[in-house]
Order: sequence, then structure tokens, then C-alpha cells
Amino acid sequence: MKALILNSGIGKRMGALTQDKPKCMVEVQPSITVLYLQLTHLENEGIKDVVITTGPYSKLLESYARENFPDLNFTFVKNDVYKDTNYIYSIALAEDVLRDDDILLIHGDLVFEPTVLRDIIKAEDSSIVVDTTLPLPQKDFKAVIKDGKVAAVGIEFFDDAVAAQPLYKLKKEDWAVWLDAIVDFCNRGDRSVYAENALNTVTDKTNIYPLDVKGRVCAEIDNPEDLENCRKVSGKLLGDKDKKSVYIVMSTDIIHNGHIKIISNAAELGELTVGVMTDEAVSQYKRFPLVPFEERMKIINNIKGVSKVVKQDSIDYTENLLKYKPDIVVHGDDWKTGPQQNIRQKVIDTLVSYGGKLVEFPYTNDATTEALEQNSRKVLAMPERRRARLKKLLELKKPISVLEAHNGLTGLIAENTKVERDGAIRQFDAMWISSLCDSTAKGKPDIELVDSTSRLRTIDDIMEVTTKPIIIDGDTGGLTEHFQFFVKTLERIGVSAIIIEDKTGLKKNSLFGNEVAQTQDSIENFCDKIKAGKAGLMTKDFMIIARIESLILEQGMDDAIERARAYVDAGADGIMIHSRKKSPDEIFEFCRIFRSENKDTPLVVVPTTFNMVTEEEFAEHGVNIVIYANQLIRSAFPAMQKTAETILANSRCMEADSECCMPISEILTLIPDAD
Ligand code: SPV
Ligand code: MG
Repeated sequence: MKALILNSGIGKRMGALTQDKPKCMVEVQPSITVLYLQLTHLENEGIKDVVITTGPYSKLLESYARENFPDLNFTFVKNDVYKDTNYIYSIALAEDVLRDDDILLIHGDLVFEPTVLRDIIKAEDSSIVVDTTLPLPQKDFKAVIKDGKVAAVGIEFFDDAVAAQPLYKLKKEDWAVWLDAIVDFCNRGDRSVYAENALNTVTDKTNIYPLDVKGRVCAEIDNPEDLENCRKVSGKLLGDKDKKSVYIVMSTDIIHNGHIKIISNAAELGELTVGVMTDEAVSQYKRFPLVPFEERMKIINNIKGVSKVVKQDSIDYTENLLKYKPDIVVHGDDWKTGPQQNIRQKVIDTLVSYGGKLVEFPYTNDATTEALEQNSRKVLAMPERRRARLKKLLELKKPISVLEAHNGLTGLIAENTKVERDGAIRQFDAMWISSLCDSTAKGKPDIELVDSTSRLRTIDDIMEVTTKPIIIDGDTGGLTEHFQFFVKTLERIGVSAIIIEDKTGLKKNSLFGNEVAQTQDSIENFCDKIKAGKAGLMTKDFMIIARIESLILEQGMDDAIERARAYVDAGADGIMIHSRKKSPDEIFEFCRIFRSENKDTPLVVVPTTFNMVTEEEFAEHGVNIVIYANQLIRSAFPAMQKTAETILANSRCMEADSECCMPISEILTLIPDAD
């Protein structure tokens, strides 16, 4: 049996869709053309010989068919006068290759479910597809049935007629009769009529029967509206065996219309698996998810069109792509620019490595989506949400990366700065409100002179414009009674942790070490302070972290370890070990000893002097929190000083403007509008 596909038509009614390709190459779904569907089904049914009549863009059609279906034997017959003739003439041109065989005659713009083709191939007699469930179409083919047989096919018949589609199986003997009639018509100049006009003159000599598809899809695509309808049912057209595997990744916890749309688009392309990003992966490049991972898995699994959900551990798709090898990855087109560009490129490269492809749909970011996102940021900034998040992050990630902030502006930098590195997007996890920077920003020494009221003011400024968790530098904690009170306030307003150092009296900044007089508190006294602080807490979220100054004050490793044990026993939720050495050796040594006896209590470091150590190395030594305690103020000061000097040196600000300053247009948009 040979297939004959008629593709000489211009497809004028398809408008712009056929301006650079034949109608059969219009995509029903990205990368899935009408011809692709037809040839796939034919190949699956074991049909090897395919005759295609061509007209416009014949070369394009030929190479597309040969490239995509290398195992089929194609014969292409071009109708050069396709503009002035109908397919009756194209068939006549192909006469020689169509003789003496059973023929499957298919119009090039016909889409159908695979079972329709299977059934017509299996039919014992010559058959034409009809559908008795459809009303009679005004302008499309109908078949007149007399005594159970086809008596005529055309658009003009209404009596005894059923809706018909130009998909025929013609046994050799019936086809010979029709083909002769076709050739006769053409020889006498009737080249612009339907081939069915020729058939209708010989139906008394043929035995063609209707094959009722009873509502299954079998339809011609004549115009963009037909195409749109066809897209809605394209899932059916593929058939299970031919279904592509499709993969999308979801990191969102607010599912809106845009997501449903992209899921349904993706599901139309095939069997859809959704990679749900873990909380850890999401929090690495976006705001922290409000809905936890397990919940999100369940919700997404129940969305229509989703066949399966799997876990994706990272923003980098590579691992899952190599594991599941989806044919198609679907994404919104928003990641073509911005920090996700490289991740997209990596996806493309990985897909290319095994023959998959990326399909991008327009990204919907409408006002409602924006408002929902704004709202979730507000929720994240609420005291109880923000406070609890540090402990959650500690469970998810090692180490947590924390940046100093001393006002709203530096808070925004800690909140919003993102970079892409090695296929991952990196951002800070939390903020450190340093006593050094809070004091320095006010032009004051770091000696607990800036009182708690003022510190709370700074915290509030930062909280107003950010959502990330806050760790406050509590200096020595002051008097135990005052400390307890302060801790309660911090807990109530949504701070996640306080770090207090085991010094007493007039505290000075640790980086002075023993160059200035500093006194370390007794273990007993400091433990009492920790206990008092803990006793006043209302939640399990707030952490009191004990900071050991033994290495700063050169009291030795044994003292540091002894204190660590005592502070943990007193209830400390974490230990900060500080050093002002350039080498990290003593810090690493402390970590080694501490971790050998305590696996869980979070360890905090402030690598101001041992600045060569990366976060990854700290993690290897058991560190949980790395605080960059003063870099923003230290970089801002010289920049501002240079600007001041440049103005003075030039007695005008033009040079400072160009050398030192960001444009006014940028500073005006740096701060988001109030909503
Ligand atoms: C601070 O940032 O204020 C600190 C850390 O306490 S350090 O300055 O290194 O002592
Ligand atoms: Mg400090």
C-alpha cells in the first residue's frame, strides 16, 4: 500500500502562516507540523512508500520530509501550474507512480488521530472517512451514501449525505477506475475541479464504503481558526506512542493563570513532567518560598495536564535533564535576558547533546501577578515569617552567606544583589547589623555608645525595605537584665538572632585585639546572661548565639573550647568563633575540635582578616554561617571620600559626576516606589 499526500495547494486562507512555507508545514504545536503528524502515523502503521504532490516551497517540503523521515521512500511529484489547477491535475501528473497498488489518499492539510488511520488501513474495503456525529457542513465535503456505499462525494450534496473527510483507502481495483477518470478529466481540460468530480462519474463501478470515526478527530486545516481548534486537541493527535516527553521547572509558590497557561501549553506538547525546585534551590535565587516544597509538589501534581512531578535540587537543569532526557523543555521567554541567561544556555547545550529541544512561550507578567508577588514579599517581611526563616535556612543550606547592612540602602543591596556563577544564581541569605558599621555610619566609636533605641531604629529602617532574615550584633549584651529585655523586643519585631560576645566592661571592637584594654567575661557570668536571654523568649525561632573572644584576646584554644561547651550547655543556639589572624588556621582548629564533639550546633565565622577562605571551604570545616561584617561601609567610605576630593580639586562637580557618581536617572529609580 502506498500513501498519496496532496500538497500542491497554496493555502491562501492561512494568511501569514503560509507566507514562507507550504500549508502542511504549519505547526500544530511547536516543532510539530501537519506533515510531521501524517508521516509519523504512516510510519507507525508500517507504510513505507509515500508519494507527495508538491507545489509552492517544494524544495523546503522535500528536504523537511527526507530529513525527518529518513526511513520512508518518498516520491515527490511537482505540479508547476499549481496556481491554475486543482489537485486532480497533481494526481494525474503522478499517475505513473500510482498504478497497480492500494492507495491511501490523504489531503495535505488533514489532521487525524492515529487510530483513524489504523482503522482505515485495517478496513477490508475501499473506504472514506465520515463522521455521523457531526452536522452536515455547508462548504466542506459530504458523502452521499446509497445502499451502504458511497455514491458521490462533494460539497454540493445534502440529501442522504454525511460529513466526510478526504482520507481514503482505495483498493487497487477501485483506485484504477477513479484514476482513469481523473486522467480523462485532465486530458479534456478539466483540471480545476475536485478529483471527486471524476469519482462521481464512476461510482457505479467502484465499491467505496463509509468508515465512521464517530467523533474522533479527523479534520482539515483551512484557516487560522481551524488551526486554533486543532491546537486545542493536539494532545489526541499525537497518540501515546508518539507523545514527546516534556519537562518544565516550577519554583513558584503562587500559582496563577500564567502558570496554568504554560502548563497547559506544555501538556499539549506531550507527557508533562514538572521539576519542582526544592526550597533550598528556590531560596538561592528568589525570595524564600511561602509554601514548603512538599506542599508545592502536591499542589502541582494535581494541576490538569501534569503527569508527574519530580524534585529538582538546583536552578541548574543539567542533572535532571540528563536523568530524564525529555524531548522538549518548556520555559517562559523571560529568561532570555537577565541573570538566568547562562542557565538557559546550559539547558540548550544539554538538550543539543541528546537531541532535545527548547520551546519558549511568551511570559505573562501582568499586574495581578506583580501584585501577588508584592504581596508575598510583604508576607515574608512580617515579623513571625522573617524571624523563623533563619532556622529554616540553616536546615537547608551550608553555609549561609550574610552581608552587613547599616541602613535601608545597604539593606536593599543585601536584599537584591544577585550574580550568576557556574550555572547557579547566588544571593545573600541574611543580613548582619554590625555594631561597628552601625556606629561608624553615625561617626561614632564601636564601644556600645550607640544605644539599643538607636540600634532598633536602624533595624526598623532595614526591615521596612527588605524581607531577608536579620542577625544583630548585640555587643556584650550589656547588663543581664537589659539584655533580657532587648532580646524580647528583637524577637517581637522579627529579628532572627542576636550574637553576643563574652566581654565585659567598656567593650572595644575585637579587631583591636589586645592592643586596647578589653576584659573577657567569666564563663559563669556569661552563661547566666545566655540563660536569662533564653528564659525571656516566646518562640523557638529566635536564636541567641554566643561569641567567643578567647582567640582575639589570646587566651588559647583550650579556653575557647571550654567556653563553647559551657555556652552550649547554657542554652546557646549557636557559637561564633572569632579571630583577627590573617591565617584561618586557628579558626579551622577550633572548628575541628568543636565539631568532633558537637555535630549540630551552628558555627558562625566573620572572615574579615582571614579573607581568602571561600564559603565552600568553611562548609568543609563545619561552619554554618559566614558573615561579611563590614565590607559595604568600607567600600562606601573611600568612594564617597574620593568624590568629595574630586569636587574640591576641580572647584566644580563635573569631574566627580563622570568619575565617581551614578547618573541621577539611576538613583531616582534605585528605590522602589511605595505601593
Ligand atoms: C561587628 O561587625 O561589629 C563585629 C564583628 O562585631 S568585628 O568587627 O569583626 O568584631
Ligand atoms: Mg560588633
